Amino acid sequence: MTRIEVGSRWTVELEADIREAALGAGFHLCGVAGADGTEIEAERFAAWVEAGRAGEMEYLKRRDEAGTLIREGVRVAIPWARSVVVCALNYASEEVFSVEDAPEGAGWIGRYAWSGRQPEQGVGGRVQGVDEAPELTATDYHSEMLTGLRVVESAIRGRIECETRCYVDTGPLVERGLAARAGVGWVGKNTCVINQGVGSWLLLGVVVTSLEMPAEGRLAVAAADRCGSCTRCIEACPTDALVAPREMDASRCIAYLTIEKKGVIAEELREGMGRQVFGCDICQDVCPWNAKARNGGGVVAVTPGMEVRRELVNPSLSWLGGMDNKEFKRWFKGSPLERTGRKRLQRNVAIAMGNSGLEEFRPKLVEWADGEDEALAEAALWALQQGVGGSV
Ligand code: B12
Ligand code: SF4
Ligand code: SF4
Repeated sequence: MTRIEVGSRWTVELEADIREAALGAGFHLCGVAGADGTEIEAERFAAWVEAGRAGEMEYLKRRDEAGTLIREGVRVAIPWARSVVVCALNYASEEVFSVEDAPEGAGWIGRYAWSGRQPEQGVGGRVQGVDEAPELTATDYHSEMLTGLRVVESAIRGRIECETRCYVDTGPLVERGLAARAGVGWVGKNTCVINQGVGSWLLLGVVVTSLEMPAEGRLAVAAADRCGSCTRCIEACPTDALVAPREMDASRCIAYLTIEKKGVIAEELREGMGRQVFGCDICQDVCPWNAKARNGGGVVAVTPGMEVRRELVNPSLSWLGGMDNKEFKRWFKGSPLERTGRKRLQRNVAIAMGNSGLEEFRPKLVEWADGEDEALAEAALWALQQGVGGSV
């Protein structure tokens, strides 16, 4: 491909080249949008933070010296930003949904955290004769996607002089609003970005650039909203976290409670957590667009590094509950679960055990209830009070 000298502006040809580079780097969707004109999202974001919807996620509440929320617009934290390239990775698989029948005593780990890759020769992997060793090495989409974004970034810089910066999740951006503008999908009533062909099993990454969008003829066309009159996600949410269409009270969301929330989880929300021990997929599992994508076939795209670690699909609560530090590291080093850590995972497991009502969990819960970790002990005591193996 030839280097395009057009000053610092996007052109239709450049966009086509970059889209091709993104697909070549393993992404399934890619679009470009301007960094300006996001006042409506800015208002929504500020109102959301001010209503206390962000819970204890302090990083979402950060403000600059002028008191503006860092995430109110791309240019608040990155003044030179003029446009964004949004790349999406499809992590759909043929595996079951969390709302389908599951084996007795099984927990649920969010689909995005099942990812792994074939181990390199001699590193990790299944040791002959040790059946319980992980088959695939754990991966984390953050680093998997960053590698792809660097390819896209190099493709841009190889063609035109500009500033760029790559982000997956952790940057000062509200990625879903940008993805909607870039035409990747629409923001569904469950607040997730949904693509008509792929569904919502999409992870997002952004390359921020200093390239101006052309004054006329926008490159990206925002996707039409196809939720219609459906409200399945809102009705299915067990903790009533979807307080209105496209508005979540994150402090009630099971994904927040199980992944982000430190310490004790509010008692009123524990029953609703059901068997989810890390993340929650319920409002996506009931979405007709995901059923359509799965039944339609052809959307399951297994990217190297995002293969399914089958042991994490419907994992048994006793297996997760019985892990010591060494075992936890063996299974979750390099996975999104590593940051949450064993203690918090087991606090969630204790709540899931309580919700199961199964007698077999009683000895473990009694052991935890007597232990030194306050949040775990408290969760275990609550679980015992739910009638696991009779009253305490
Ligand atoms: C904080 C956070 C969470 C919080 C809060 C979630 C939330 N709904 O806000 C918690 C911990 C609960 C969470 C959960 C999950 N998360 Co999360 N999370 C984030 C993070 C870091 C910030 C999100 C944020 O700023 N929220 C604030 C609210 C106000 O933003 P919002 O709801 O998106 O609304 C904005 C826009 O959507 C826009 N908007 C709304 N309507 C419309 C309409 C139009 C037309 C337009 C243009 C814009 C627009 O305006 C709003 C204000 O800007 C992003 C990564 C990032 N940096 O953006 C990942 C991210 C949103 N999470 C992601 C994922 C995968 C998940 C989980 C599926 C993980 C799991 N299995 O448990 C769940 C999904 C739960 C759910 N239903 O959303 C993906 C979403 C991919 C997708 N397809 O949408 C992201 C983008 C991470 C990534 N890099 O891929 N997450
Ligand atoms: S992820 Fe779970 S708890 Fe959060 S809004 Fe969706 S269904 Fe509700
Ligand atoms: S379940 Fe229905 S309302 Fe919710 S995101 Fe999917 S299509 Fe939209």
